[in-house]
Formats: sequence, C-alpha cells, structure tokens
Amino acid sequence: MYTQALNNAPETGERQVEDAARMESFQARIDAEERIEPNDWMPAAYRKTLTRQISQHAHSEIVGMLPEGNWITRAPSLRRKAALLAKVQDECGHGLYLYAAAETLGTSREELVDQLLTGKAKYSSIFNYPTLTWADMGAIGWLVDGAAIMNQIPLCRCSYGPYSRAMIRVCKEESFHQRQGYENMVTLSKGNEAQKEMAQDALNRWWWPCLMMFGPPDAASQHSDQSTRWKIKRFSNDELRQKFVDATVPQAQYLGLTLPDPDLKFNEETGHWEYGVIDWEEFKQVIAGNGPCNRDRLAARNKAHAEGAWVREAALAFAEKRRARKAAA
Ligand code: BYC
Repeated sequence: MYTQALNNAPETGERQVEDAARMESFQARIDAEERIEPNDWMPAAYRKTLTRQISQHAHSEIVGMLPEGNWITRAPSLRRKAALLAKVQDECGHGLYLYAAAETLGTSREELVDQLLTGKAKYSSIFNYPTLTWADMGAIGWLVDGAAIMNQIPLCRCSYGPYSRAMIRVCKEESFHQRQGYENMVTLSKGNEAQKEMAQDALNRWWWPCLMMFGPPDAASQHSDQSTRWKIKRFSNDELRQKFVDATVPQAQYLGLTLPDPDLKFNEETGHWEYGVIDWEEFKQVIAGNGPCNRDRLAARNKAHAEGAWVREAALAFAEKRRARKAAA
C-alpha cells in the first residue's frame, strides 16, 4: 500500500505537469491563430463546449426548416416558391455539415439527434415562434438570416478547423437567404396597403425575438469568457446584437417600416442605435421549452424522424451490402 502510494505520487504529479504543459501549448496554438483539427490534443472542456455549440447550431438549422417549410405550398408565385424551397433545402444541408463537424469531436450523430428529439438539447429560440402570414417569409430571410450572418461570419475564424470551414459555405448561402428575404420585404412594403400592413405586422412580431437570437446579455453569458479565450467566439453577444441593430435600422427606414421600439434612438456620440429593454423573461421561457411553438416543433421533428426510419435502414443495408461485396472481391 505504502509502496503503491509512493509510486503513484510522482506519477500523478508528472501527469499534472504534463497536462499543464499541454494546456499551455494548446493555448499558444490558439493565440497564434492555428486551427485545431480533430486528431489534435484538446482539453476536454474545449471538446465539450464545441460539441454543445455545433450540435445546437445543427439542431437550429434542422428545426429552422419547419417555420418556413410551412409556407412552401402557399408561396404566391413560382419564383417565390422555387427560392423558398431552395432556402429550406440549404438549411437542411447546413444541418448536415454541422452534424458532421460535431461528429469529428467524438459524439455520434445518433446521440446528437437523440438529444434533440428527447428535448435535452437546445436549439435557437427564434424557431419557436409561428409563421402566420406570407410576410413572415420576408421577415425571416431579412432579419433571422441577417442575425445569423452577423453571428456566423466571425465563426468562419473559429479555432476549430471543421467548424470554421463549414461556416464559410454556410455564410455564403445565408447571404443569399438574407437577400431573398429583403427583396420579398421590398416588394410587400412598396405594394398595396394590405401588403404594407402585412410587412409591418411581420416586422413587429420578429424584431424582438431576433434580438434574443444573440443570446443573453454579456453579464449573464456563462460560456462567453472561456469561448473567447479559445477563439470560438470573436465578439460578445451584446457586440453582435449592436452590430445587427446598426445594420438593420437603415434597412427598415428604406422599407418605410417602423421598428417596434419606442426607445430606439441614434446616439451621435457613439455612432450607434440605442435600443429598448429586451424581455429576457420571455427568452428564458422560450429556451426552457415554453415558447409558442416548442411542443409543435419537437413533435414535428419526432414524426419526421420516425417516418424516415425506412430511409436510414435502406441506406445502412445498402452500405452493408457494398462493404460485403468489396470484402469478397
Ligand atoms: N436560443 O453562455 P451563452 C440558424 C443558450 S441561426 C437558445 O451566451 P454561448 C438559422 C446557450 O446555448 C441560429 N439558446 O452561450 C438561420 C447556453 O445554454 P447551454 C443558430 C440560447 O454558446 C436561418 C445559454 O443560453 N445559430 O441556424 O457562449 C434559417 C447561455 O448562453 C440562445 C447558432 O447556433 C438562443 N438564442 O453563446 C435557419 C450560432 N442564446 O448550452 C437556421 C452558433 C443562448 O449552456 N452559436 N442560448 O445549455 C453561437 O454563436 C453561440 O452558441 C450563441 C450563445 C451566441 C448562440
């Protein structure tokens, strides 16, 4: 017992020294803007927070197909339908690249999807609001994709290689989504009275939830400090929210629409638009599963997953057959 304790002591100490040295060289690589790749050593907490963020992001893309998918059959023209269909398909693609990026960190896709379907995993709060009119397709493209781009462009420089590379393609596609949404809003807001009203109503309903997409205020953001040190995040939640407000106010003015915030005002000294108080209680309720559509969204995903079982089985059977044929050759 005594001998064992003696033998263990230096070993434990050595391991600690070794871990500290690895941590230091890991941080040095991050500071030098090197990308971390799947087979590189990384701290367990880095792996965990990236798996969390990337999988939440993937789930958001997949659940994000539902509010807009709701309007594909009711698009007002063939051109609008084709664009919306393409956008929803892109979102599915984004979800798949992101699941693939998350898998490189060691959690299987089945586990990740299971976390979504059982309600254990979070996805963006924004997708728990209903799409009530066609103008919501414009508002989502303009505002939701606009907010997503603001948040995701810095992620193209995230320290984790597979995530940063996935984000480059995602951002190119998001920028097309944003433009189609804005163009839709231009058409509606320059249209007849009923169309203008519909555009204004959509803006009224989507504005505040879009500001919540950037996450809790900096003082309440539990992951921000560490994620910033690891260069997963390059800007804080509040910084990105402010950039989004500054970019979006002139776009609303061009549309001739009014942002639903009586406290919105331009600060000549800072050069920024100041906005009113965000209802963080609503945000908490939505991420706790009590938003207007949380239950519908999870039910829809579970139904789609169950109905897609035969596709997964067929794909697995095909892969197994091909593997067996190769092994026999
Ligand atoms: N909704 O410490 P914090 C899109 C959670 S766009 C729900 O600041 P972090 C799309 C957060 O996860 C949307 N949950 O966290 C667009 C954490 O909970 P846990 C997807 C939220 O990670 C158009 C807790 O609150 N984009 O996909 O430092 C069409 C504390 O927050 C939200 C991404 O996922 C929220 N809005 O910063 C289709 C971008 N905000 O995990 C699709 C990647 C915060 O401790 N993600 N929470 O239980 C990020 O950039 C960061 O994860 C966030 C949050 C800025 C969102």
